[in-house]
Amino acid sequence: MTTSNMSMSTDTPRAFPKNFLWGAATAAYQIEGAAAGDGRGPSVWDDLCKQPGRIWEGHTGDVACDHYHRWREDVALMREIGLQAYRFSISWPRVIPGGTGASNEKGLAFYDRLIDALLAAGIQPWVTLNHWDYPLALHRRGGWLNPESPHWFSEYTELVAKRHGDRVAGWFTHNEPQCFIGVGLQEGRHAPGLRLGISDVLAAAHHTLLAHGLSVQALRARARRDARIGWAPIAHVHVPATDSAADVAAAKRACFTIESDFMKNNTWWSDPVYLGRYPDDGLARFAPHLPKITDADMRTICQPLDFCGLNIYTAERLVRDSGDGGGRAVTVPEPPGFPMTHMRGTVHPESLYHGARFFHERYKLPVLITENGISCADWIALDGRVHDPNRIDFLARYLREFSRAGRDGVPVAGYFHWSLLDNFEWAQGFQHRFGLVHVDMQTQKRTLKDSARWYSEIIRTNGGGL
Ligand code: GCO
Repeated sequence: MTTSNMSMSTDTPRAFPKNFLWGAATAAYQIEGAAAGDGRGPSVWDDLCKQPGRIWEGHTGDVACDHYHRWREDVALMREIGLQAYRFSISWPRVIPGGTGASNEKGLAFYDRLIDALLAAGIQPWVTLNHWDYPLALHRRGGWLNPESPHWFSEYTELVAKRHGDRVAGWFTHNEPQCFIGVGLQEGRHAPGLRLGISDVLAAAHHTLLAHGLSVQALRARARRDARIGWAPIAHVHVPATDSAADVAAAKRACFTIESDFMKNNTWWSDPVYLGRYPDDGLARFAPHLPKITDADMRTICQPLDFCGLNIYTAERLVRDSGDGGGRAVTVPEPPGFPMTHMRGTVHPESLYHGARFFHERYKLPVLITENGISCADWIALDGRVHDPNRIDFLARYLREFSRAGRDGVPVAGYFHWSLLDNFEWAQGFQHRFGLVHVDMQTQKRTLKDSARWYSEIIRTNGGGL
């Protein structure tokens, strides 16, 4: 790499704290398949996949990686890699087909078996409750627009916390609310595919945050006392074009300033959760469209959490200080030919450094990278192996930056690689491969990629090999 932003500190060991947690992540709809199997109810993604033109090449999650039937083999692969933790999501409509009311014993039993197998393999189970496969039956009752929706989510949380809470080591309430609300209800590209006005979007967002708060309360009441609880939002990290104090300050300010693109906001989501209040600039900007917000709501939303979860893949913008004393962030265009992934994301390892620092300085919690990874054009080579040097180089650079944040005083708690398996990439179908493990979508054959063997050594040496 020749670009300045890809230069790395090469002077000090890059180990992580001794209790640092190494994992990998997946999501139910992206890997399980068995979409109608054993009593599972339909989700909004099952419904969207049936709508012509919505998903690339008409792909669906009907079979995906068939993890619902191959989970033993997949746990064995996790053990071979040496994962210490596995972040997976529970499919809400698999355990409560109608979203509320009667539960599905076969669905609950599946997750029991998976959790027990993980524990037997010495792998901590970490559960995401909402990774977008929202019950279609509840969507048809208004979904997140319905003022009852926080209570539906709390009921679901109660059920799984009672059933699995004695063994689950960590919980994430929502994955990326900016996506399932912003892209699903405002832009319409993701399920349920609506294009609502800002007033409805803000009301749905408020209910989502209330649902988070009620869910945390239910987890605190039912889960293991030592379970760690949080959530996994996107972190839209603006990174400084130079390490000058002015540019860094401008980038940090941009991270926590309400953007015109609702989906790209950090503070509208995380300030209520961690600080118990919506950001003033957002309240001013959205004033004409706000739902009713009470002090009691904000107390419910703001529950004590154990970590600041961050999904980070790239930088939102490369910025410099405006230089006029106003401290504004001015976008610095990336030069032609700047490194990009197969998914056309720019490669900005420093986003893990600045993201970890900026979010820790604002929310004062240990930082857990809940997703980071890269889509590569992987295939089985003539020698029968999957060579993915770009993924190895990408991970080495990003992990070095996260380690640097730790050395600069940020309590770095762990890292979940996205993803364990190549899987269904939402509206982009199966055109992207994010896995440490290659999956042949026709034969379901799993093949450890070179990056899996590399990651295994990184885990064994706790980052010493970086
Ligand atoms: C997301 C989701 C994942 C994606 C991954 C790659 O962040 O969009 O959590 O389900 O598959 O990030 O885009």
